[in-house]
Amino acid sequence: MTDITEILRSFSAQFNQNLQLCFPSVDGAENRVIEAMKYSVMNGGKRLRPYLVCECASLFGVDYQTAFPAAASLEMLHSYSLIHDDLPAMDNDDLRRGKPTCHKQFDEATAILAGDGLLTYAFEYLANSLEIKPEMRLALIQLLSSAAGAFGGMVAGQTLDLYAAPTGSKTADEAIITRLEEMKTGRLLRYACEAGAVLGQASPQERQIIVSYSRKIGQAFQITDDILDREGDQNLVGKTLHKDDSQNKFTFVSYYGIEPARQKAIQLINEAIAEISAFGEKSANLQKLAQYIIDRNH
Ligand code: GRG
Repeated sequence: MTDITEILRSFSAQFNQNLQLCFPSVDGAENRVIEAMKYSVMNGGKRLRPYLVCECASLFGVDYQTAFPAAASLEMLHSYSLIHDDLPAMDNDDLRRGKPTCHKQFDEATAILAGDGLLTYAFEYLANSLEIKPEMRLALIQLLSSAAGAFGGMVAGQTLDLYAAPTGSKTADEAIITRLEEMKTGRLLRYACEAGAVLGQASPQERQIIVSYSRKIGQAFQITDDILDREGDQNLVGKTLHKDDSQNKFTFVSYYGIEPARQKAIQLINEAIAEISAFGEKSANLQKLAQYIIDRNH
């Protein structure tokens, strides 16, 4: 049985090689923005989202080459969100994936443009991917734009992250934290899994299992992120820690406390593993990945 960290390492090696080729240099001063895009997208992420796309697609026998455009475009969009999240006007961070953030390595204007470039290129790349049938491409573009956008997607989640405050009512606060997480982190992870279901032409029942799995791992992922912010090793996590407390962020951990949050994450992952097991042996890696989400140290 291969360890999931080894599986992810080998997936990332192949994925990074292919992703690099999506960013040819161009003549002229505008190459600066392409260098900044490449710097951010190629600087060593875990590649969880592309892996989820490919692994969910493989449940239905869809090969890596066919799933790659959906995986690559999602990672481009994810990288845009990290560049913009790190900007002084947002989270104001100097460190990402253990390296200087895009605006530190280049400058703020270039980082804004690199984020814009990655967001736009994600859709251009996906729209031009002839390996995927046109009706599937359209379905993926619809799902991805909705997952990333301001109407219940990541942009809405980031807005809550910046502006939501505790209300004093336990029920209302719990609802705000859950919505915030579902939109900010959950929607892209859900898209990763759903994209696999779209490519695999999953039945409504199969898709429903995949969506439920994705929502549970998404919530557990965010709780783990909050726990790592509190008690992780900065050298491993690769970004500035203890920011949630210093910025009074509204998180599962600040709300429930660290141990109850950890227990909640474990419960979610156990449920996700039980659900995805409906796909039998083919889901072995997705089961391992779910466990990795709460066991990871970065
Ligand atoms: C700027 C519109 C906009 C959105 C930003 C992604 C995001 C929303 C904020 C990043 C801050 C954060 C901690 C988000 C929640 C968890 C998350 C998305 C972490 C980063 O994802 P990983 O751990 O990163 O998969 P790597 O570097 O491995 O790709």
